Order: sequence, then structure tokens, then C-alpha cells
Amino acid sequence: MAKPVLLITRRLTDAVHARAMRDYDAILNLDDTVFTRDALIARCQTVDAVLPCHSEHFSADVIAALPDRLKVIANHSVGVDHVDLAAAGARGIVVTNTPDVLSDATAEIAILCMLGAARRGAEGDRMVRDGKWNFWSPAFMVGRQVTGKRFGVLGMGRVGQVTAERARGFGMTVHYHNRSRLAPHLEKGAVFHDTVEGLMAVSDVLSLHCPSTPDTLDVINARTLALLPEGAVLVNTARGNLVDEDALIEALSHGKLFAAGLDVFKTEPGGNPRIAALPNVFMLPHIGSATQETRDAMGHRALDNLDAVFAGRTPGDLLV
Ligand code: 8YV
Repeated sequence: MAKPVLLITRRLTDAVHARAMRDYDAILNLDDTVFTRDALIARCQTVDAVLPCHSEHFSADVIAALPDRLKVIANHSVGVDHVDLAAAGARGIVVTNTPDVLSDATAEIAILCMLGAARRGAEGDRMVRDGKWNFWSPAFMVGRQVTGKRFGVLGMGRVGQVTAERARGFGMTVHYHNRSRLAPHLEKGAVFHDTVEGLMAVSDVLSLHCPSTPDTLDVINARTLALLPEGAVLVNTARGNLVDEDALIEALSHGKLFAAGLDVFKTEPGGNPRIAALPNVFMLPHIGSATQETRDAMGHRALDNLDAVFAGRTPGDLLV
């Protein structure tokens, strides 16, 4: 029997490519060219499945232009805000994601962002790198200690739970808001707040881990930022759309926020030059899941989902 034709939109790991080539008639993108909308549609015309990253946008109009033979969008990501799930569901296209396997890697980056922001990592690095470190004093580069402080988690899903566990290693008290309260064995003593506002008021560090949906668009805005304790630290490793960047710049410029650690931005790639101009921001280029182990695991998880669909089984990570 002919193997299903699979388009892999971006360069994945060698191990994932090898498995895809073995089990599928796989079309790779070894040059890692970023497809335009039209190129994405064109390349999907002759395939049975696509394995995209969050860089490929399957909006309703793109989904409408997909061929009937395309049965699955097996995402190489946990976030699926780049896919119009309702439009895919209406066309009977299966959509899957890759949860769990990136939680540890993303939690590492969240902790890096927290420490980089609280302890002025970007400023210090730049000073030494630029040859401008010509002075030392006990009053110099004084940051915020996180040990023993309150760690607020907005979105206590898999990544939020692992990040909270890492924060406990710093003796931090965990507080969270989630759509529903977790069972005690998952909560592990974390304090549940039934509103975003309640969480903001107790978060010395606030770390965002909720999905980007119409409901969470700009959930961090002038009103909610004002509720944080003075001199709080904001960490975002989830999605740029969660934060009103103008309000963030205001809060960082006037001391409401001590600092922010950001791995994601509203505009990607690129970020926000006005945020980049602020000294009290530690920034990374959306690399939460970028480790060899996790990239392998994400690719294999996406292929597991595809294998299930083509074997007539329900994929483990079925979204629609
Ligand atoms: C990746 C992510 O950078 O999984 C997600 O939602 O944002 C990241 O893990 C990316 O999507 C990899 O394809």
C-alpha cells in the first residue's frame, strides 16, 4: 500500500526526519524556508497530512483552501492558536498537538526569565560584554531576590505545574488561577484564586502559562497590572497575545514592575523594539521548547498522532 504523503513544514531533528521518511512519503524542508500563506496552501495540495509548527497559520481561509485529501494537521507545538480549530473541525480535518513533552524545557526557560529579570541578567551581561564594567560597589546592580517570595501562576496546566515545582525549589509560595481548581495531589499546597485579579494581588512574580484564546487576549493590561504588588516581576513564556505591550511598557517605565522576562511577543519573529529599549527586560527569541531532547520528543509525539490517525485509531492528542 502506498504510504501517506506528509508535508513537514520546518526543519525538525534528524531522528524525526528518519522516522518520517521510513513511515511516510515525507516532504521535508531542509532549507527551513518560511512558507508564505500562498506557498503553504500550494504545498498542501498534494498531501494527506501536514506536520506544521506555530509559524504556519492555518486560519479559516487557509483551511478552506486545503484539498479534501488532507486529513490531519499534526502540530509540532502545544499551543494551537495558529490553527482555526472550528474551521478544521467543520471540514473534518483532525488536529493534534504535542503536550507534556515540552513542559520541562519550557519551565526551565520560565525560571531563566524570572531570574534574568529579577537579578538584572540582561543589563549585567551587556555591561561586561560592552567593556563598560568599570566600577563596583555594594550598591551596584541590586536586584530583587526571589527566594521566599510569592510565585503566581496564571494557567496551571502542565507547563504551569512544572514551573511551580521549580519555583518551590527557591522556597517560593505558589499561588495560581486556572479555569478550574486542581485536585490536591496536583495542587501540592498551591493557593487557588478564583479570579485573575485575586492572583495578581499576591504575585511578587507572575508567570503566564495559559493558552492564547479570545478570552485571554491582553489579560495582562493596565487594569490588571495595577493590581500587582509594587515592584513585581512578570514572566511570559506562553504567548505574546496575553499581554497588552503598551501597558507593559508603561508599567516597566514607571516602576510598577521591577522587570519582565519575556520569551514571547505579539510580533514574532522580531519582538517589540520599544520593549527592547528598556533596560529592565530580559528577552529571549521564543525558545521555550528548544532543547535537543524536547525537539526530538515533540517530533515523535506528532508522528505518534499521525500514525494513530492513519491506523484508524484515535490519536492521543486529539483536539478536533
Ligand atoms: C515551539 C510553542 O516553539 O509548543 C508551543 O506552543 O510555542 C513552542 O514549543 C513551537 O511551537 C515549535 O513548533
